Amino acid sequence: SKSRMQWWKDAKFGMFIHWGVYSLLGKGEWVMYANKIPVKEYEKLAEEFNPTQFDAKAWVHCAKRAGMKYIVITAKHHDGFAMYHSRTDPFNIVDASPFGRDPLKELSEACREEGIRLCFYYSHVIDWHHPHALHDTFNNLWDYELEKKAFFRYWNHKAKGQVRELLTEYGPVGLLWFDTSGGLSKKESEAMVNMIRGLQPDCLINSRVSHWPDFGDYQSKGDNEIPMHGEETREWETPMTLNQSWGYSTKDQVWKSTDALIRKLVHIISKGGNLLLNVGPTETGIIPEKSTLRLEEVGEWLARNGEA
Ligand code: FUL
Repeated sequence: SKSRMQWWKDAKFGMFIHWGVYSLLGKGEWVMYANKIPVKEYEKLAEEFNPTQFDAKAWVHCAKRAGMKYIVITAKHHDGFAMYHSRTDPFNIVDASPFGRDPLKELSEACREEGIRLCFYYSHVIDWHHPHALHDTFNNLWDYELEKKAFFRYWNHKAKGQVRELLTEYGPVGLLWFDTSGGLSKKESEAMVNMIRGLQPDCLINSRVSHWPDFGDYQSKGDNEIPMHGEETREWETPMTLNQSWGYSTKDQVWKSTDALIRKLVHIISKGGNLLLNVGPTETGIIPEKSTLRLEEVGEWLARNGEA
């Protein structure tokens, strides 16, 4: 409904955060799939994931200084690793890594203190760690056989279980950002939406919860895509990278200039959309300086020229 959407309409500008075990390798969040890393090997990487420099307040301050009003962080990306203490699946940052802290808990507290809405990205269909996850294209077929998959065993237990955890253990969630739903039936999509509505009626849902049309509260445009004037009939949001990667990349140095970022922000807002601008923190828990610098400069410009 309109009123549920109001904070998000007013927010206009949010921070996307892609952060996980993959950050260790510095080759983006698709590295497990690209390099066909076996689950057993990926689990060993998780045992090395120890982002001791992580400071939730610093990240929230960085978003705030940039003029961002909400944060969407990868609670679980396609690699299946939960960045919070999941009781549903032990492959998570508290049980499978030495870190011993729950970054989403810490972020939820820092966000509450600073008046920023915390939101979660959740890869509900692609999961390369779970033997029964099934997508129409991107499956882990180097560890598992397609014929032996029973999707409902993944879906009912891990996907629904973890979404339930995210909506019951971290306070009010601004929105759930789903992704790559290829192969999900309309019924399953509806069941997910209904479960969310039942748990947190005010939590917004992006359209990528389903590949069927008109799902969710607003349209997630394609990655880095800005619609033509009048092309988009629903409320919309552009997810955008600062360089050309989502997860931390050591090679990618193709950065958008501050000037280009300000123009894109103004362009998007003038067309009535939201900008969800991404950072890819390192394995130590730091947002790279090339990113924080740009965000600071965007924030300075907004403070001088923005509405509030
Ligand atoms: C895509 C994903 O496959 C990418 O890894 C990234 O999360 C981007 C925002 O959405 O569909």
